[in-house]
Amino acid sequence: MKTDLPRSFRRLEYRPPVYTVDQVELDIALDSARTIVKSRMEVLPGKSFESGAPLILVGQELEFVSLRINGEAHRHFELTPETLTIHSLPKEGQERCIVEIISICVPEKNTSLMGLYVSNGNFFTQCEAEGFRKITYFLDRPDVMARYRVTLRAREAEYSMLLSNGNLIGEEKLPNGWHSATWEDPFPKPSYLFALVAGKLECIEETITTSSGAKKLLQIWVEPHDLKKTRHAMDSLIASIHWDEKRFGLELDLDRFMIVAVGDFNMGAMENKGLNIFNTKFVLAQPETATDADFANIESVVAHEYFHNWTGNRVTCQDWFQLSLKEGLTVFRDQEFSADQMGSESGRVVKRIEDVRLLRQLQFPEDAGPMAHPIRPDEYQEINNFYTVTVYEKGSEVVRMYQTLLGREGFRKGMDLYFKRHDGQAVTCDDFLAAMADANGRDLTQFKNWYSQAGTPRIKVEERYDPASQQYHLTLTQSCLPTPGQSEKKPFHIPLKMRLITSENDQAEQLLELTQPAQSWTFSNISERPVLSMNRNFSAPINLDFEQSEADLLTLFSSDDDTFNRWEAGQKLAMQMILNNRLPDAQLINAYRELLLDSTLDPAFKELALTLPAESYLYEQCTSVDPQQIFTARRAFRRAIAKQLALEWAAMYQQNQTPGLFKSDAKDSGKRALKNLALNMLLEADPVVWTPMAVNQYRVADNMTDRYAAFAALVMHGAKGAQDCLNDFFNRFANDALVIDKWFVLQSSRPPVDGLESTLADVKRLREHPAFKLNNPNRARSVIHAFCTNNPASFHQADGSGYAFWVESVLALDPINPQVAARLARALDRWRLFAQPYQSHMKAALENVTACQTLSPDVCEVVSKALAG
Ligand code: B3K
Ligand code: ZN
Repeated sequence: MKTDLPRSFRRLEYRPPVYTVDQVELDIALDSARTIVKSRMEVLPGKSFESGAPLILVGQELEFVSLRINGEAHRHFELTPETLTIHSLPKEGQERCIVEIISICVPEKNTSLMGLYVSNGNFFTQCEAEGFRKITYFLDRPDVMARYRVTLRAREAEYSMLLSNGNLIGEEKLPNGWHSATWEDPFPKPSYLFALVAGKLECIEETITTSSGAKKLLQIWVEPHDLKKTRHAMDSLIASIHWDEKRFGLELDLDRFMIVAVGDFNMGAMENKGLNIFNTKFVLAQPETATDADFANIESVVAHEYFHNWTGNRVTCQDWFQLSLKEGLTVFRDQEFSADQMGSESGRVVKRIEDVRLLRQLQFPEDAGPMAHPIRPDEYQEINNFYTVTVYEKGSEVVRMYQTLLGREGFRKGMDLYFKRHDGQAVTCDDFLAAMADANGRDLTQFKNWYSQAGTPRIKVEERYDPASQQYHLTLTQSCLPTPGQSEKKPFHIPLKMRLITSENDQAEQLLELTQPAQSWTFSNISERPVLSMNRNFSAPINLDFEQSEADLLTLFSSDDDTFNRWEAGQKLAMQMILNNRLPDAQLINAYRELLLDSTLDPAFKELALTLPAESYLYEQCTSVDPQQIFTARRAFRRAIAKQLALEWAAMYQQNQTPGLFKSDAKDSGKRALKNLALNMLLEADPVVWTPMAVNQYRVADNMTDRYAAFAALVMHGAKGAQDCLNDFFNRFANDALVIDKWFVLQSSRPPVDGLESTLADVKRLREHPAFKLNNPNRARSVIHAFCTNNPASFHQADGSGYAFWVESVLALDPINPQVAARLARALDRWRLFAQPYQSHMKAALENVTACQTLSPDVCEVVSKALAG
């Protein structure tokens, strides 16, 4: 690592801009080797203006050509690799002036995929958080909101479509086979929402009428051969538009809304105003190539980006510390949308379980590790490292808690006031909280601790039933472990839904508000010892420290009326037994059996209830993790469920077939989920007997969910026929990059199988495969991240070989794409939690990465915090 101290940015050092920009005109002549960008900005004093202050613009990897002010060449400036400082503005900068800059960038050399880059011969941009500075010199910060008019020029034969934000206001044929298009976005926006796309693309389009009667044009742009895979994304977009009108009264504000798919993209998608750019993975789907999970992900990402149009774009962030203002809120909105799309109350619970499972598997470890940060961080070195599960998923849980505390109507009032006050502004998380508080006449001062403190609160539950007085006493004590930079924690304001379960069924659900370090409640007229159902529907993102007996957990698992807590009780029972190296006892097996055979329950719920807690979640319950031991105990537990319920699994397999036309809806995908879990369990119980059925399912499947599930079951169990399927699958889908990604993921995620070579050996071969491309993020993640983050038992080898592979991979990726490398670098965050020899090997691996002299700030921040924290 470079020895000079990494620069860091602090939330409390925020200053409003000295200058701001009102109107921007960009003229961009696109050429992959040399793109010429002419920018004309109207610059005026900002909120921190001081007379005579220089105008400091940022720019990266740009070749500066010229500067003019008010039409005259201007010589008073200084250039550094990251800034253009302009001195001696006319009238000391007090009056509006026109700043014109010409600069050049090189899209074909841009492998970071930030700024302007080339993917499969077409041009795309990604500007959030700080990519606009790689296109032109600018005040590239979210609190500078300007109106944009953009003219794109390019050779027509190669780049027939020229797209940017807003409305198309002109097109022209130019000499030498060039053409141009001019776009105007009527809404002021921060530079991170700027976008352009140019290339040979085609679209499907629809015209819809919004609630006010306005007509809107919707388009989805893809490479021509992918047009047939765009219907689901379009349906998801239309559903999102209607949902936002109905649930929040928010209408689409532009005449035209476009989504464009690109194969090289660092994350899921980007909410650029009127021109969302998406990873192909979150647009393209048809039953033969996309799984039910893909369909559901597309629906939720399309919705998420669309919802940003209000929560993010119309009201944006003052600075990047406020990221959760838009991300937490928008994740909450997309989660609610997807829950409503499930079409039933039980479907909503399925969605809630999936969301909570993700939070626990990914965010809880983050909150307990060296990168722990509040949903509104106070310090960062590289903002790209803070697009985290904490900012997004925990941020969403915090927004959900407002709704739990204020009720749906109260929450809606808060949202209405938020837009009334802040439409067109760049604001803070405090402004959001104030709108919620003021609209409801509530004091939410203590709730602010959720924004300022990292760590998952732990709530100790103590209960006592007194049969003589028929009273039930409950004491809750909250605590939160120290996190980096925060040794002391103040108490949180925690909404806890609970219910006392009695045989008379006479106690209603209640909302307890825990605000003190410890608080007690007494419940009267309780005629028998109740079973406590706590934190129902996961009303707060906390850990419960509650020694509930196995008998009580079994009661909840079989009959809690809060379906989420049924799942929760089952998870806790399984978790305790696995961690104690036990196998499921007869009672638990019976409870599983009854649940599987209960015809009133959704198949999707059954699948979740019979899926064991992930290894990463089990790790968090230990003080010294032996990954091989946990893997072995979990597999033995799973095998016992597979064998003892073999008849039921066979029945589930038969009963949950989905003949007829393929539908990706909640009902059919729930059936497929349970059927395919059953298939997997049958192979777990007896691979010899059930392999032919899996091979047959692979062959006859008319959809990717079933084909992939059979394929995965064969590969994961090292079954006979797995290699044939691998070959067949590759040949069948050789031209479909997203499906080939699945082929790679599956092989990299295979846990150790007796008698087979290690997965690491396979992964090293896959890295040499002709179809492997390190500079395509989806492909790199399919092999490398899948192995290092989704395959713990293969990754955590006692000889440290998995970690050595991680070092090589981080160092190979970093010069190409620091963001993708930094994600991978997070794989060793929890090294201190591991037993020896794993811990020492992980530490050495981290040190090997830090020894590199040319690390990006992205990777440098992650590994140095891991070693320090
Ligand atoms: N706002 C973008 C994320 C940008 C990430 C930049 N490193 C996608 C989203 O959250 O909707
Ligand atoms: Zn987002």
